Amino acid sequence: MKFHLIFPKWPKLPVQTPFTLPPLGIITVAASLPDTVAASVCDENVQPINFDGDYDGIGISIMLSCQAPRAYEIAAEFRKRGKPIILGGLHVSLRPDEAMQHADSIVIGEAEGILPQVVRDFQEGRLKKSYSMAGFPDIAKIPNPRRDLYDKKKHYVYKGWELVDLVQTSRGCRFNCYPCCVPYLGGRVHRMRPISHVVSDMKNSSDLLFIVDNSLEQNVEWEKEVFRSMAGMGKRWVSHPISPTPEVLNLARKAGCWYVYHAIYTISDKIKDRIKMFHDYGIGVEGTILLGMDEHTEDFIKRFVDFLLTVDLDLAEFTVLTPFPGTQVYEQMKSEDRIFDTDWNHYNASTVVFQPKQMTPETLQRLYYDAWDNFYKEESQSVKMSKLFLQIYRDKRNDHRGRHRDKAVSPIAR
Ligand code: B12
Ligand code: SF4
Repeated sequence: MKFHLIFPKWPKLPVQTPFTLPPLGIITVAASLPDTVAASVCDENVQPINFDGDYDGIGISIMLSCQAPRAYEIAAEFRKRGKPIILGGLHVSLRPDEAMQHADSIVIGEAEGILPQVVRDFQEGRLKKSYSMAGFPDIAKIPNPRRDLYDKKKHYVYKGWELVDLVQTSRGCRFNCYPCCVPYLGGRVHRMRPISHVVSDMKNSSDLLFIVDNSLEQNVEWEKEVFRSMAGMGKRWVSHPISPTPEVLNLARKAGCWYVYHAIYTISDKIKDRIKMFHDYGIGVEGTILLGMDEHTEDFIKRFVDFLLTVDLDLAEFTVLTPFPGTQVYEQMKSEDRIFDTDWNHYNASTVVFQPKQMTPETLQRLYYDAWDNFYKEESQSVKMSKLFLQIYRDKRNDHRGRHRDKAVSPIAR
């Protein structure tokens, strides 16, 4: 059986340096398919879809809500050609009834565990309309993703630099942040892969990684164990926040931490100190800044951006508050009747789709673009990104020199 997995194109933030990272969902699904299935993948963000390919079935992954409209168009094209469609991914879990209208079958939640049954039913011609498993698959049985299915050097390169591979060392998140759908999806328990699996997965990927875990910080002992196991692997990596303690930062640095995403909500000296602390350990910081919270006034947003210019961030990513389904924001905005745009195409975190509390939607939209412009006025985004990449090469050169120096003085190494 030939099963083709597609990751639909989505509208990129118009203000962001354009580059595309490789997918993780479809290659993880591909790895979980039984041996009787020959899997292939297509990331439409970097290559065209072959609608007339020789496939028995098509799987489409909808990670972002703003991917959904394109996913449904793709499904319709294949269905015209008589190909059965299976939809999966986060948005499908958030909006199963909607997704079902565009597919022969949908898979709700994590796919491992349930896939063998889906494939069996498919082969026997009795595919159900919907599949979901009770609870979560055994985290120790999550296979290493099939990175052999994409061409990294061809598709995932920025200015000659090969981009990160995505890896996941754990799933779930015990926190419950206001703008996030992860808690709704039921992942309130942090589930950690066995360290040996994490190491094998990382060895199976490039030297540049994005650890996509929701939050490594949620279990400090685990976090330290992961970092210790990575020391000496020669990886450089990016992740969501890590614990800002000297012990963890020291281990993270030795494990090759390159930079971290760090949400910044307010103007405070604590933020300045936090960023300095990361920098002291040689770790960069990309601030993620959400604009349009109820407490935000026009004046505050302007002062906030001015403040961000003083705290020595390596990069900043501004997004507008978006009532994604499954979030507390959605529940609040819906109950207050403040959502005026329900077109998923606009749920890309750069378009205002709700009525802000203290300004008009147009004002928030303008402030959002001004924030990007002002932050990158002195030094463009691509220059800042290039600086981050150069840091890696500088570190590598220093490591290399250090090794040679050690060899020269160490009789054991000679
Ligand atoms: C990595 C990531 C990114 C990467 C994606 C790179 C890439 N090429 O994939 C980048 C950095 C580009 C990104 C960007 C954004 N992201 Co993002 N991202 C994530 C993150 C952290 C991990 C996703 C992932 O790879 N998971 C690991 C894989 C294995 O899991 P999975 O895809 O869910 O797949 C499993 C199942 O869903 C299922 N499955 C998946 N596909 C299929 C297909 C079939 C056929 C089947 C059967 C099953 C199946 O099986 C898989 C294995 O169990 C998630 C948070 C999260 N916890 O998922 C947020 C997340 C998806 N992002 C989110 C958002 C909002 C964004 C942005 C829109 C805004 C922002 N800045 O954060 C931007 C995009 C802006 C733009 N317009 O360009 C939201 C999505 C909300 C929504 N409803 O749209 C999430 C959930 C974060 C959150 N906490 O709310 N993101
Ligand atoms: S935003 Fe991150 S830390 Fe907060 S609940 Fe979502 S995944 Fe967890």
